[in-house]
Amino acid sequence: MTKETIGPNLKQYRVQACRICNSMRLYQFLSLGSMPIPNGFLTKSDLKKSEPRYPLSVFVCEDCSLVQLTHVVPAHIMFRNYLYIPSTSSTMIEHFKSMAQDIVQTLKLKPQSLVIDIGSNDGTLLGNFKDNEMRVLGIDPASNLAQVARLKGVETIDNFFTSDLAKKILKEKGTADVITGTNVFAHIDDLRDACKGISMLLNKKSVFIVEFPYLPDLLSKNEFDTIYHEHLSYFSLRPLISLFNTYNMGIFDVKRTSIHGGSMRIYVAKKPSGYKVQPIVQEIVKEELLKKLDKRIPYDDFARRTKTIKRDLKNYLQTLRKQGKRVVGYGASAKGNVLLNYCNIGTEIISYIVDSIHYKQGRFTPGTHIPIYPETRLEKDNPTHALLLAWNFADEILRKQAGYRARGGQFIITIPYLRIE
Ligand code: JHZ
Repeated sequence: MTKETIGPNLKQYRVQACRICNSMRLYQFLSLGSMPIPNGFLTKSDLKKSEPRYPLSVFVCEDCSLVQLTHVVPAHIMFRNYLYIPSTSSTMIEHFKSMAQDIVQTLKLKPQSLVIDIGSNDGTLLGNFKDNEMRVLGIDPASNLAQVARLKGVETIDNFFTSDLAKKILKEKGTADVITGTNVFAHIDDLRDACKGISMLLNKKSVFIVEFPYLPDLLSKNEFDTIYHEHLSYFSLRPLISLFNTYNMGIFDVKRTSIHGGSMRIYVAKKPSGYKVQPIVQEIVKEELLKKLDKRIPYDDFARRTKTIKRDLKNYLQTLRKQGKRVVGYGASAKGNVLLNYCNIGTEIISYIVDSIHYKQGRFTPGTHIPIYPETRLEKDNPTHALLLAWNFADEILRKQAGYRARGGQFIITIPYLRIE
């Protein structure tokens, strides 16, 4: 990878070779333009300062099929102070609870088993293991969230996960029974070093469980707004099999979940392992080849559909504006910021956004500078339309806002296709 400077102290990398197989056969299929980092919410005083923008384009490796961003923004810019927490959503709390229960039962964990979570955020997932009297250790570079996790009694190291850190943990705590990583593997630039570290912390029986948004879902459901600077890689199963293989680890089981627009949970163990490889692993590999993920076609089709959604949404919002309707946003998500910046939608169309995360309230969206308020504002204000920027929580949000809808308020949902509910 080569480094290029974009701002005075801000360095980004332009990727020259695939992060898994090192191939230089990289086919770029979509550019969403240049935009600020998607969780870079601004305070009022930040509005006066200039905002760095970074290119947002994706390519597919024509050798191993890993989809990845063309540019890498340094991780410390994105993750040291992080405003995203999953624990304000009942869907996420339930998801983590059932994930923990599933892990405890299938792996027959006992009190005192050691569970390490990479990208532990505010400790929500680990809290479930702690409730079962297990030893837990969170690792997350966001010092603000590590602090919140510690207050809940979840021991947390506020740093990036690397093989050096793994060495230190191994010395202090020994190997882990389980290592989890939800929505974090895609954030890691040096996947090879991460695999080295994970392998160090696993013993013959322990399991690494990773959950990530699944590429075929992203493609088939037009989830283009989940492409952003934090997500360096977009995984299907095949490239991951070859990555883990290099580090003498293997995927022995796979589960599909509906979270975040369609995710995959994989179970990885060191080889030789006592875990039998489930037939589903090969079935999914076959399915991915049938979907032609190793060819250019599905990526080109996806890029075309992305442009259509942009055009249709802009036209629809312009029509509403001409009719004098009042439109706000719902859920100041990272993906929402991608949509707003890519479609060039600002305060002339969306007067404000409501969001349940109190760290975001009182701030402004990156690039588009739309103010963020608590959800209660919707009730008081009754705008005619709310653009759902957190479509992955459509069920939860529409349920919560039954009153608003009963009063005539309408939700505009863009993914997988433009519709009104
Ligand atoms: P949500 C994050 O992306 C960032 P984002 C990260 N990089 C990642 O990988 C993905 O998650 C998976 C609000 N909300 O979870 C809360 C309400 O206001 O889709 C959030 O700000 N009311 C780690 O940011 C936003 O919507 C509600 O009732 O795209 C949702 O953000 C609910 C349920 C949510 O992730």
